[in-house]
Amino acid sequence: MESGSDVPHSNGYLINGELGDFANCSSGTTYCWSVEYGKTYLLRIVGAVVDDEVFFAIAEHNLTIVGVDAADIKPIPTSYIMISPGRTMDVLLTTNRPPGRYYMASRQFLTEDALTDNYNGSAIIEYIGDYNFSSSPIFPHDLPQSLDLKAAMRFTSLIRSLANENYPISVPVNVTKRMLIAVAMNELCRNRTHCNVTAGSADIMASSLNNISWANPTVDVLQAHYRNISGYYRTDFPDWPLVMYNFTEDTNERDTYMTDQGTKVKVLNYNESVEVVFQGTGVLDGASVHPMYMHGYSFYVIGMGKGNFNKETNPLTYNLVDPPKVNTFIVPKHGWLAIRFVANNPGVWLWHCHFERHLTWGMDTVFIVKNGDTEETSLRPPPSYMPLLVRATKTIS
Ligand SMILES: [Cu+2]
Repeated sequence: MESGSDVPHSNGYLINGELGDFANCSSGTTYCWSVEYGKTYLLRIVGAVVDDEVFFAIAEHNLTIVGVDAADIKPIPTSYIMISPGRTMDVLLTTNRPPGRYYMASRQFLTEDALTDNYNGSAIIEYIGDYNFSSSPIFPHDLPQSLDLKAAMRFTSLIRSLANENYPISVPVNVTKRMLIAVAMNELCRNRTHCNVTAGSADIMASSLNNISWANPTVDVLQAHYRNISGYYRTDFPDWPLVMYNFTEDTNERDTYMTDQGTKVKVLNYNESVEVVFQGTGVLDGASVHPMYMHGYSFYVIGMGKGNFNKETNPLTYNLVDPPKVNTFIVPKHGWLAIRFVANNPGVWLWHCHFERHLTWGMDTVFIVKNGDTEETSLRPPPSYMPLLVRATKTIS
């Protein structure tokens, strides 16, 4: 992957560590969960698939989503969910169906049909009691197909903060820092002095934020920041795309598909109110959804839509009443996503697309949030015994 190749495709999807009954290499150890009739169970579901989002459903049973990324939401009754890597959901399940055995199943959701792998992960819920289970478990027929973008977006758009008296929200209203981040697939020159490649003759497959493909430094940004060591990162991550273009068009223009590589971070003052609009792109025909994930913060998702973001009209549609508070959210394919947060957690925070292949190819950067005025609002210094770790450099050739 360091040289820009793709990751191996999966041979199956696991539920609690087991492949289930439908994978070729299943060892016949399908996870089975015993339930009592007439109870309501709380399921904590974690999106632990590193390179895909997945749909999930339980046959014949409705699910009620009550929490996302550890924040309460307005309950969502649904027959399926779509969960991104890094996301968590709290889901209520009421066992009120005829006692029997039912499959819970997961299926890859993706927007690039070339990568479809058609494996269903599965586990079984089994009602406790003296029942005669003569037939195979029932499969959840409401589980959407892998390429069902509408089903994914329909579910995603239902997520809203609880936002009531007991669970108020605090979405920033007066924004002090705005950024527009184009999220793109790219090519990167293997040798920076010979960049005369044409589309498709890729030197290295890469991805970027604002045409900067993240390069891991030999000293971590966190350590360099803590110790005030210069030379390992730069602070000029751009607030806007370096090149403006029709983002949502599938394009093979060289200016847009070639990216720079660098360790460029964004520095924020303590307590700044930040709005970031992520703009999906069709560069190199690589349009896809991207689950953007931020470390150190939850953020409010105040808007999303199709097409190129319009800074005059789209903000008029922002939801400042009950926007979901999350740490992961998908940038729609050929669309945009607007988020807000208050930079009140000083430190060095990686944020990135949570698809492993995109992350590794460079779709990430770092926020450094400065200290506040008090000890309570400042980073503690590193312990005196902490060694300086220097990573060996690797040259791609
Ligand atoms: Cu991505």
